[in-house]
Amino acid sequence: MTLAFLTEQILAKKTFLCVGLDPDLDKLPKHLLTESDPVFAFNKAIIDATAPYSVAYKPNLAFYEVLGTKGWTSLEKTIDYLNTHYPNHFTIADAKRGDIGNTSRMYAKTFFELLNFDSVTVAPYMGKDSVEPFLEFEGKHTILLALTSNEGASDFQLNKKDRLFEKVIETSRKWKNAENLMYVVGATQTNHLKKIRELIPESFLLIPGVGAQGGSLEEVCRIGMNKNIGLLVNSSRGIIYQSGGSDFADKAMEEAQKIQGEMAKYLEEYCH
Ligand code: NUP
Repeated sequence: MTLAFLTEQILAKKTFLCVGLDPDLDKLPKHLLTESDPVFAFNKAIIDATAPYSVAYKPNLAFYEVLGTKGWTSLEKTIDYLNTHYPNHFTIADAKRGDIGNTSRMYAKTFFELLNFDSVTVAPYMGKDSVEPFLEFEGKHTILLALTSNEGASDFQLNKKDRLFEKVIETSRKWKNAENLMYVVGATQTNHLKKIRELIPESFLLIPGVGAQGGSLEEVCRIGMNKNIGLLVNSSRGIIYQSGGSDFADKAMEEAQKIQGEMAKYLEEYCH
């Protein structure tokens, strides 16, 4: 998917919500556990309920890999379902991969060719040759970890002496196909968002950390929005686990709709 198309979708639907598909068997509604594939049944219901209010879906690989081959099957069914029924939604494999070039190429083929995701999250710390195999795929997007939402982000990324997140951004934006590069910035890191926007005014940012992690959507929008919106804001637990009962999809829909309403307001207020 092109960024122009993604922006069109955002403007048409007045939302830049990304719904995180992080299914945890311990939290799934009990009645789904008798299904042959509870994870897919859950994802399908969440997707159908939230699609009008979102523009992107982000399964995090950890929640599938932990289930072994069954989890992989659920992931394949989920991305196939999205690509078949919701081709206008942007898809993100939250996998945080990256290795020597020869190995990164295999990761890139897995997510872009085999599974046909639009994008994948990549850890940049092995440098240019570990990221370039992802950037070679035309029409696909690489989302580099810049400044993550967790507390431990301060251990390396925010180190006072040589701010690693700034170095990651400054260096990577010069790489080939940088127009297909996005960055992960935590919603809990709005203190640094102004600086990030100075470094990469045009880039799309994937912002996790609203909802369960407590980041402020308003602050993210006020500081982070650019003239092309430039934001995908993810919420996983805050949407998918609104209810553990048979009304889980309805409750997820209500929450997604509520967030969409706020996003519509912030688009009016901050995007010009
Ligand atoms: O910095 C990051 N923070 C973060 O939470 C980078 C991420 N990829 N994530 C992921 O976003 C996290 O692993 C999870 O899949 C999702 C946030 O989930 P939630 O806190 O909205 O439930």
